[in-house]
Amino acid sequence: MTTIAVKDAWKAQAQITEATYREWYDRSVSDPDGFWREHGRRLDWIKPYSAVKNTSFEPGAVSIRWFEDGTLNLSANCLDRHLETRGDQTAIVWEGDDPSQSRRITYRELHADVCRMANVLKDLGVAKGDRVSIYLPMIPEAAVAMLACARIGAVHSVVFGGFSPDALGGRMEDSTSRVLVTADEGLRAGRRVPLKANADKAVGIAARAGHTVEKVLVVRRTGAEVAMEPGRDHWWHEARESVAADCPPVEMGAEDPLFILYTSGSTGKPKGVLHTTGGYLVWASMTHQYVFDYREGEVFWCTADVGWVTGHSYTVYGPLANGATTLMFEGVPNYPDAGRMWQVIDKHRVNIFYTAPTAIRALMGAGDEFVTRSSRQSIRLLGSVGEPINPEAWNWYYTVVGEERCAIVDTWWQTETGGILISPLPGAVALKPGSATKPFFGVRPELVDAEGRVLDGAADGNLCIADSWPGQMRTVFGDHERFEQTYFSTYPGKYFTGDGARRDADGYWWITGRVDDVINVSGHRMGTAEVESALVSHPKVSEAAVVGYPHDVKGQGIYCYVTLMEGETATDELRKELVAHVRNEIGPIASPDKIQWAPGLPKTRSGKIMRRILRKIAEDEFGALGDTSTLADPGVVDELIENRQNRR
Ligand code: 6R9
Repeated sequence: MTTIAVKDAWKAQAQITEATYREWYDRSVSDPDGFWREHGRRLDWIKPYSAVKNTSFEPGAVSIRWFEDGTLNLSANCLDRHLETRGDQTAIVWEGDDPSQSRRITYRELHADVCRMANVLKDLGVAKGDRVSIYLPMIPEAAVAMLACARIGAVHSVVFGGFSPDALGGRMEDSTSRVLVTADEGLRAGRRVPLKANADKAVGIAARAGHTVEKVLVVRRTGAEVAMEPGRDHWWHEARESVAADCPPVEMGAEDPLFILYTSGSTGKPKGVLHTTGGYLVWASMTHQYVFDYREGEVFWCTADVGWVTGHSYTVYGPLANGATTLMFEGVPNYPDAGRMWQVIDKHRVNIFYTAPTAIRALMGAGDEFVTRSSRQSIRLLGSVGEPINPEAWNWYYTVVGEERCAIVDTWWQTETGGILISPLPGAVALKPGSATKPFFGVRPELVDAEGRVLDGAADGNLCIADSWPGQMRTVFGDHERFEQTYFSTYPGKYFTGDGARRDADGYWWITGRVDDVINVSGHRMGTAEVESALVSHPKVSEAAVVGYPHDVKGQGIYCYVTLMEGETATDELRKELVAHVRNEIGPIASPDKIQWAPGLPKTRSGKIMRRILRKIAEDEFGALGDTSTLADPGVVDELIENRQNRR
């Protein structure tokens, strides 16, 4: 495997050199209290903390607190503290779906807008601790709404604009959000997304489940005519006219909740991952500064939607806390054509570009000319996140996009971790294509085998983290037991990530993918159980089993085995109907790629579906089916192998 040594140019101005990395890392794990006492000061605290780390991974007593007696306001850290030094610097560059539309918003303007929205939310009855759901496209108002919540101590729950009314309704109910911020419509690749109409349905769905959403604040994006319910619905562009452009930031405890973000696990409905204020912002800002080696005045572009954690930490909070110019892109990588990303980079002189392997693979497939007709000279650093990046895509990104000038930081992390945990620091760590390389300061990755034994040296195993870091999630909203059960019960005393990994002889980390029933489709996490429950909610389906299979562009595709109700006939029409049904229940990102009709599913005698076997059949690896002796009816497997031609 090739290793790319740290180039002189990457080292030249780097904030962290190889020696600093070693020194800081050693100190961060041998004296976490001292290390974080020092680095927590990167934020502006209202009341400085005296306590630093107070955490326990002990079974039955998992508790995570950082800087707990300090107070601060997150929006003040992202806005107010920059006003004097860089009030007129661009905070957000917004690039619209339509290449002729863009906007620049200074820190001063952003501050005023956030204050206005904070005042409007207060007028709508939102108080400290209340949850507010946000269902918006990639427009500056999404960042404004998040920061406005943080300003008044409300807890935001951003729901990706591509999710269905059902998904939004369920999340509003679970988080008991009484206020929702949405838009008339979204715009993606020239197509309109009916956000307000979806929101109306979602409010109805929540109501039928017994939860009332009292107020809906609507941002005008496309100007489409939408239904407005008097008393409940309010236009943002009208409401903002009658409030002050100033709103004092509320003093928050470091451990006061900042946001909830729903994410998929291997079982049950999506979990509300809860992050708090102080530790999260220390982590988001510090990783943004050092992983990307961010330098004053640079333009940073993270392509993630704010509906995902990457958008929270690296489109909004990390960059703004560091006073950067962050680019927010409303559109998609291949509209109007596959050269869009590179065109935007040239247009806005982007210095750091951070995207997902699925986008890289798709653009690689479109041909090099789309890239080479752009200049890209402003680009200094490239990043990757969301799924393992295959060496072929890595090499293309490195040679064609970056012309071998730019380091690539392959950053491994999760919604739960708040920010990057394993990644190269560009001036300090030599690169190996496909490896996330080394842990960030304070992160103690460990490999354990199925029995929970810690593995030393070069090894393959399950990836755990041995001790807490400031950006770690604190609980599952409303269900601390589920938090302990999900992350701390498999290997007691350790945080279990759900990922498999390998550590090579040089101590480099290679993430091999999920070892649980979570699949990663285009960098989006999905529980197979969620897709299964959507399928079986269709009246003609009796049973369904869903697995991931290798997909050239998406990384993993969604493969569904479907058993129909007695008397129903498998037709192509029904196949289409089921695909549409799943899209409707969850959203387009959950569209099944393949459906195979399955007269029966392989089950153990206790009735558990043996997904291991279904995965092998989906991958066409019949030779390696493994032990099938515990199956209740081994004949089912032969039947599925024979019938695999009917997958589509
Ligand atoms: C940030 C984010 C988390 C899961 C994670 C892992 C996969 C993310 C990766 C990666 C290999 C990387 N993942 N980054 N796998 N290399 N650089 O994506 O959060 O949506 O919660 O997904 O994504 O499997 O467990 P989230």
